[in-house]
Amino acid sequence: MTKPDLKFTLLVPTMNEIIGMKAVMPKIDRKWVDQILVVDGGSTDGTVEYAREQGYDVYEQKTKGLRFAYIEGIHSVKGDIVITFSPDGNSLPERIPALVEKMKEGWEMVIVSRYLDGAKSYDDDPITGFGNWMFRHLINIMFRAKYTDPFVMFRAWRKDLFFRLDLDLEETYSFEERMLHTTIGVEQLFTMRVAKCKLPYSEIPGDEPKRIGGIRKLQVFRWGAASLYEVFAEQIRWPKSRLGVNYAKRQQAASAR
Ligand SMILES: Nc1nc2c(ncn2[C@@H]2O[C@H](COP(=O)(O)OP(=O)(O)OP(=O)(O)O)[C@@H](O)[C@H]2O)c(=O)[nH]1
Ligand SMILES: [Mg+2]
Repeated sequence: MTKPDLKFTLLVPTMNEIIGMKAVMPKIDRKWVDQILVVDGGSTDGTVEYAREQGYDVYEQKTKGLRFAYIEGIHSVKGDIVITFSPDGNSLPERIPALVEKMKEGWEMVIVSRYLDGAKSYDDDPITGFGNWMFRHLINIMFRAKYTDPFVMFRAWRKDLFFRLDLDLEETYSFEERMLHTTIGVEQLFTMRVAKCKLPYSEIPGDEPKRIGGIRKLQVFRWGAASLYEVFAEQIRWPKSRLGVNYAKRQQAASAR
């Protein structure tokens, strides 16, 4: 099952993270991955200029919101595997090589868990700590899964999985976003749909240090409410028989053109 020839893209979403970027990005050895892609959501603090100076690939988002960093940025990904990495200090760069090695075993998704084998989040506050604990148990019960960290950004997944799970489609997010007047992330649906489809996933441990500089963009209550809705809605919407169906249709259409 090992896949030694996979190519890896580090996808780094940024929104005014110049302080974190300067502290964290130099710790990443260019040899660890095949591409570093910074996807920027409209920074005005020099993040984009810094990323260009370092020679990273840069994509500037057209639509606001974290999920569009993925939905738009994925078209600039050259690798077979995407590693999503927060440059605000929360993701430990030294875990990247272990994550790459683990993905080469052939998993669809590997999460760098803040709660596995003694790993710890130093960024959780009482509310996010409780939310992560509660959703871990709820998701595991509702999707018969064994996650320790369903929400963390720092993880690796096969690029095609994003499309096979329909995570690029507006209809996937539109109801809860309209109800809650927000734009949500992709992590929670990613985690739930992988478990629902019984795809092979794994986790490795990795601490989450405190955020360095910048401003937190997490909307605890709105995103928490969206996640709670999704845990139940996903029991009936998007049956697992839809895995890859849209993707295959689009592939066929593209090759017919
Ligand atoms: N491209 C893009 N990046 C974003 C957007 N919102 C947040 N980010 C970046 O995504 C990364 C993670 O976001 P955070 O604000 O740290 O969210 P969080 O990690 O859940 O919250 P903290 O606990 O405060 O770190 C950071 O590098 C942000 O700058 C967005 O709309 N577009
Ligand atoms: Mg963060």
